[in-house]
Amino acid sequence: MTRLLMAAVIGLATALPAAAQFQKPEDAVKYRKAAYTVMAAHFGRIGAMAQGRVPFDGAAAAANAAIVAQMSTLPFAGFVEGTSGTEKGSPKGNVWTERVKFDAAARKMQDEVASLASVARANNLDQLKTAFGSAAAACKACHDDFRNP
Ligand code: ASC
Repeated sequence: MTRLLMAAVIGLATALPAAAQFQKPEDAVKYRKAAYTVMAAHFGRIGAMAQGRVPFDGAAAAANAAIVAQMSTLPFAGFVEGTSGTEKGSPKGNVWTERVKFDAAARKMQDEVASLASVARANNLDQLKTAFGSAAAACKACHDDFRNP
């Protein structure tokens, strides 16, 4: 597929109402978990640099942050009605009863990881650390309010 066609297909898919993208609720759950799994893997690689566990590599940080920013747009289509749970890590019912607040928390995270991607291109470890901290705080805020511990 050309890049343009691919962009059009992705644009169409993400514009569809959430439930219409999935045959079954379990498919939506699988999808959102997969998106978060990929996001967390790449976010974690930036965290390892920000926390000094691996040497700083500006190009790798920028590449990982770009993936995180792209992935951050995906999981929310998977939050279809009837897919809350009580087990660890699953979304609490207030995702749906407090949807405006949930959407705002999601947008905050997306804004922070977009900033992280932009900052990461500057190839500056101190700036990366600050932006990583803000993005992690946005992830955590949503987890604290909407995810089963
Ligand atoms: C991560 C990761 C998250 C966030 C969150 C921040 O590395 O996988 O979900 O940071 O733990 O508190």
